[in-house]
Amino acid sequence: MRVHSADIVISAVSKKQYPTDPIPEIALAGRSNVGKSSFINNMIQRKNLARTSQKPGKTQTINFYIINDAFHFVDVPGYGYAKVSKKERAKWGKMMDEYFGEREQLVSAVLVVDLRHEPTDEDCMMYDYFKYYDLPVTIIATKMDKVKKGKRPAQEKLIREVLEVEEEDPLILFSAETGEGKDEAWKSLRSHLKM
Ligand SMILES: Nc1nc2c(ncn2[C@@H]2O[C@H](COP(=O)(O)OP(=O)(O)OP(=O)(O)O)[C@@H](O)[C@H]2O)c(=O)[nH]1
Ligand SMILES: [Mg+2]
Repeated sequence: MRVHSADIVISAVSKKQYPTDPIPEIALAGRSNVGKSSFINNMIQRKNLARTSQKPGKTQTINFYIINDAFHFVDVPGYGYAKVSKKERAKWGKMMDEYFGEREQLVSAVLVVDLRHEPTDEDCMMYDYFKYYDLPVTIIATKMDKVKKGKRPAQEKLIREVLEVEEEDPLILFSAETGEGKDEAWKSLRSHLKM
């Protein structure tokens, strides 16, 4: 996929701010600090368009990026960050429902997990939530550069089993450091974007 243009459209805090263009959208979800923003940056070959950080909980808004004037990547706030109050958690839930429950342009989701770790209960809930909305999901097991080659198949199997990944949903090993998995990821996303 040749990306010739990529820009932030808006960091939205409420649905009134969502872009109204009738173009397809792919949303990224995953644990806080797992590498969602890094995934976007690597896919579109921009160093820091989607802001990344060592500190978890950086992305607190729903960020819409327009790619090639053709589709949106939507970076949603991560979950599972321990230092979050009940009130903030409730706010997060409301934001998710407003977006995933009602967004007509949404064609597919990307669930980003860490290849090094067993998926958490929240990862499983997120996957089930997408399936409840009948969304095709591409699972990205990122940070593969941190897992030795010989250990990757077992980790991949573990993730598949714990999430109970459905047959039609691909699980792709990925690294934002090396770019491995990028072509495969684009192939999956393009099939949903019908591009
Ligand atoms: N080694 C390695 N580090 C990565 C990879 N992807 C992300 N990271 C690092 O992980 C940290 C978090 O990455 P982000 O992309 O900001 O994570 P995020 O999921 O967007 O985090 P929030 O916005 O806080 O939810 C950063 O220090 C990244 O450099 C990867 O594939 N390999
Ligand atoms: Mg982020």
